[in-house]
Amino acid sequence: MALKKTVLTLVLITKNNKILLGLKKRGFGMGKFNGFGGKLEAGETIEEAARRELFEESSLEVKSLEKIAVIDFSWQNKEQDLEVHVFHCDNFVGEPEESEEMKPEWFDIDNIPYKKMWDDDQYWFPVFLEGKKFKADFLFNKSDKIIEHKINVLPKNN
Ligand code: 95L
Repeated sequence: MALKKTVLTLVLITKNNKILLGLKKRGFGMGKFNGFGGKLEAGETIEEAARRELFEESSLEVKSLEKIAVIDFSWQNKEQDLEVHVFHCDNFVGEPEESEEMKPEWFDIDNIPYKKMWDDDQYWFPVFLEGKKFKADFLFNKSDKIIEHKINVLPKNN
């Protein structure tokens, strides 16, 4: 049987050398600091879903989102495959507020809490923080540890 592919959004908010992450309070990835995002609803574009999920989880509204990456995640033991569309934003409006899903917290760019984040973040956050765009793939085992990964940085004029 073919893999089931789920499209997800992920928004990374930065301001003044800080990055906003949310402590996930329930569901998949509970206890980890994540970006803001989730699944698409019927009729939504990927960018519309990214804005909606960001607002629902943090109360922030954005002027514009910059596409920075598409990351495919798969698991050795699962029929599940995630295609995560990652956006960056540094032009938001409002103050982050805690939601039922997320407790937002600012971190210094040079003090990112990788030990409390998904394992893949330590590989691709540095690429993102250098301002590069990329396409990446990660394969996890059933304990969510990385078995294989590749990151392809895209040419600048893309
Ligand atoms: N900031 N990074 C995330 O929010 C993140 C990173 N990696 C993931 C890998 C699998 C997954 F299902 C979710 C994430 C994720 N939210």
